[in-house]
Amino acid sequence: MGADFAILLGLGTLGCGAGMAWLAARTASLQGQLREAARNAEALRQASAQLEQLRSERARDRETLDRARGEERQKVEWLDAQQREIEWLRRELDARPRVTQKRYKILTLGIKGTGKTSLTLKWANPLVDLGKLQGTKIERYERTVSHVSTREELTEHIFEIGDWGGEHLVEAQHELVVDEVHGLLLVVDLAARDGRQVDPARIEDQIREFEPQSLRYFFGSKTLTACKAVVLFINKSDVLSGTPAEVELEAHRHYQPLISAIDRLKNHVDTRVLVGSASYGHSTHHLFSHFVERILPKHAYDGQLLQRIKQDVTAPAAVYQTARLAAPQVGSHAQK
Ligand SMILES: Nc1nc2c(ncn2[C@@H]2O[C@H](COP(=O)(O)OP(=O)(O)O)[C@@H](O)[C@H]2O)c(=O)[nH]1
Ligand SMILES: [Mg+2]
Repeated sequence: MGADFAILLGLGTLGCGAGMAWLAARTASLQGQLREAARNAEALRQASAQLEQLRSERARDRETLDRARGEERQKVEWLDAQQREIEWLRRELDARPRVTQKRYKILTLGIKGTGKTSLTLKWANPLVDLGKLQGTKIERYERTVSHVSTREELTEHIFEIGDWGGEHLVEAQHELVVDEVHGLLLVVDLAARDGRQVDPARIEDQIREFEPQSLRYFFGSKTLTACKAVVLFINKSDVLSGTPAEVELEAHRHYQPLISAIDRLKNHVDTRVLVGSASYGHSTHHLFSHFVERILPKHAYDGQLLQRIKQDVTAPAAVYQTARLAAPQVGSHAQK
């Protein structure tokens, strides 16, 4: 009985030991599985984070792509719009009349210092600053006189003024022979540069310069066919005093021989004598109107020009005495 108990106890102890060993092995195995599961969980977490990053990168890429596509679409639209504009402009240009120019030449002649440049600039560009004039051989100015348009053509009518320096009358003559000249403006004066009173010796010189023999030289047959107007402008009338009629009479008296010589051309060409002052603008507008009237063909008038001429014709006559007192003394600083 004691032996049996001992055996049983032994067996029990043995069984208990085996159970313990199994339990320990099982615990170790479970711990191993747990570590494995933790590693897997970490790997999964990392993979999920990577996936998230990839997703957001992809979303960004898609955004960039969408933006690029939007920009490309816009560029294509701009190009289309530009192409349409080019086509529209081309159609407009095709529909627009051609622009041509018709030029009329006017020559200005006279000895040095008579006021040719001042006078020309007065109507070629009335806003000119007379303080900047300098002695020149020839200066050319132009003034667009009118625009006339038909369906196919826009014609710009231009006066081109060749202003010869006083000592170049021979060259001026040459131009008269070579080119077609539509108008001739002879400028003489009553006083010297900066002169305040009539200078009889200077007047004598100028009468000699344009004596009938040299005038004949100027008006060869070619000149006369093209030339529509000859104007003698007696400048610096501001050195005379009196009513406009008195001033005109006196100026005519000083230049009587030249006026008579010009008068003799009347059968061949339209002539006109004007008395005025480039410095004060006396008769300068009449000069412009006169050239327009004589040179420009009637079909070349436009509304603006008609308006301008109407104003010139109705402009009040100059009152010399008043103007002399009121106007600035431009003559004294003209040759700076
Ligand atoms: N008093 C007066 N002086 C003038 C007049 N016109 C021009 N002058 C002056 O005469 C000088 C010569 O003028 P400019 O136009 O250069 O003469 P050009 O040599 O014939 O071109 C300048 O000092 C002008 O200021 C005028 O109507 N009256
Ligand atoms: Mg000049």
